[in-house]
Amino acid sequence: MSGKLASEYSAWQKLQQIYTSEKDQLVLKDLFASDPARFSKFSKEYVSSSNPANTFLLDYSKNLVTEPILKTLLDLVREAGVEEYRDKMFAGEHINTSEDRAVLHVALRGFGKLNTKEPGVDEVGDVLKHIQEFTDAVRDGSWKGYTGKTINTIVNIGIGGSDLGPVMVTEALKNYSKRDLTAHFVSNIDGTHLAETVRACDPERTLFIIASKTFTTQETITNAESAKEWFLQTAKDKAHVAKHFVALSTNEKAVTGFGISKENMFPFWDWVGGRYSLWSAIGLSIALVIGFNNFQELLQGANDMDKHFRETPLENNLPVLLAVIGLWYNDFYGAQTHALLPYDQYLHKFADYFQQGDMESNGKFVTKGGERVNYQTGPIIWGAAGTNGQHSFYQLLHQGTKLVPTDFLAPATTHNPIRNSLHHRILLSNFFAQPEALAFGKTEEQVRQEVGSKASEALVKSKVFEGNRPSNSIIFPLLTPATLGSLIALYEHKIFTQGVIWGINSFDQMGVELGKVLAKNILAQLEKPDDVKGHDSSTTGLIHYYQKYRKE
Ligand code: G6Q
Repeated sequence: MSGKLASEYSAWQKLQQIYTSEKDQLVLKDLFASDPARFSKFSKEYVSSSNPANTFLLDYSKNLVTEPILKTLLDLVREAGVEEYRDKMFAGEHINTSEDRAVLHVALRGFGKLNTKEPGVDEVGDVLKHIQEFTDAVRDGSWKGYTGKTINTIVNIGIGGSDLGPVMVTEALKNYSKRDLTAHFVSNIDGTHLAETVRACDPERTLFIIASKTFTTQETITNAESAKEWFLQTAKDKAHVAKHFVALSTNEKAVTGFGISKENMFPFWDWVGGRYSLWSAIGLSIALVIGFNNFQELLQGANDMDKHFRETPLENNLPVLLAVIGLWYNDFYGAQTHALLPYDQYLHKFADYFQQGDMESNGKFVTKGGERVNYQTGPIIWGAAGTNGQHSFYQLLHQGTKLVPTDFLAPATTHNPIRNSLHHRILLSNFFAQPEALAFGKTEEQVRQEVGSKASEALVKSKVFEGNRPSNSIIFPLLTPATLGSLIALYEHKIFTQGVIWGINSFDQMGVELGKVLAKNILAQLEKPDDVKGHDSSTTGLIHYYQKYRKE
């Protein structure tokens, strides 16, 4: 990151020229026809350094790129100083400049090997040990509730970064879960979320995990207080809270003020960003669900991807390749969105997770130097598990007027090989077919052959698929904790790389902070119509309508 706007880099300007002069020739059908080696040139196998079973193939051949374009994109990476910036992150420099913080989620999975003096990094191992002891005790039944019964339900109360990671990972690794330990996640301030959750819980056997970095987030603290109230309706004595409430936080004072003792607090540090915190104590619910060894494998998988990101030349560096390909569409083709499409039911929260991971990190219009950018930054991230999406929004992907670059992900082997893996073969045939159809489409000629000479012109036109819609495909042997760790870190570093090129701070979230303040002001005015002051007529009118019709 050089303090320049990305558009000032010479590689950026060269890419603009290439786009203008070559875009009409960038036709996947022709690119494949003219180069039989295209797949081998534009695909790479990742093999994790510590575990050869943790491997995946990234096929990026179905993208609107050539070798010279990729080379220029990598020149842009060099010119923007991504490698230097990456090294600064791993060294613990305060690259989150607006908050004057280091960005060291990588230290949480670094197993003490990271060379940085940032306070707290040397405590990571102790917290992991505490997580291990606690999760073992809950899982083996030695941790007892206030009536001497074992815990059979955990409820994580947190929001945003203190919710989405644990939700996504516990769903993704459900196959590794302790089936007699039920996990719930309450995030929304809407009382319905908590009320519907505790309906299924037995206070004598439920453990609440209050997950909040700041321990001041209105939603989480309100939900936590209400959960405590619900618990005490049965347990009566406040002393019993110690057996049923633990906290994951950086704010010891607020945690003890809530009534959770220091021994039941799992700390982390200000250099762990909320959306990068599943690797920290925030991952306690993950460790409880899948067991500590599997949690460590998840961390190891991420650590191996960190090593790949740090040590692999740019040409073979997978997060960097994903980043520049995404940037090519975002900034030169004008693509507004990017879809994540896992063909794996276990990954059904993957897109939701990276919606925050990417959009909160790179949804910014001002550079770190305070200049307004004159190009697009982070894309809108969305998606759903295949094949469900095929029966809803894929229509637009295939025949809409918008370019939507996509990533397809799938495991070669399923954890649920029912009917001799028939389901999985059908699933995977869709995983192979969709990127192919997006890339190569269906010509008018093919349609005419299909529908015959009697078909109307309108029908023929409606069945044409232009193709040339780009995608990446990622295929891995099996969804394991290690593979999931590597895949998450792959996307984290993709986001990092793009943020550095765009010159923005990927690690603050001023837009989120704003929401936290605004609602508090209005809450104080909800009592009576006369209190509603200082708003536009629309907001005032809406609040007045609510005051007229509410029944409390
Ligand atoms: C993430 C964001 C945000 C945060 C939540 C919860 O990067 O900062 O999503 O995680 O607002 O914050 P607390 O953990 O402090 O409750």
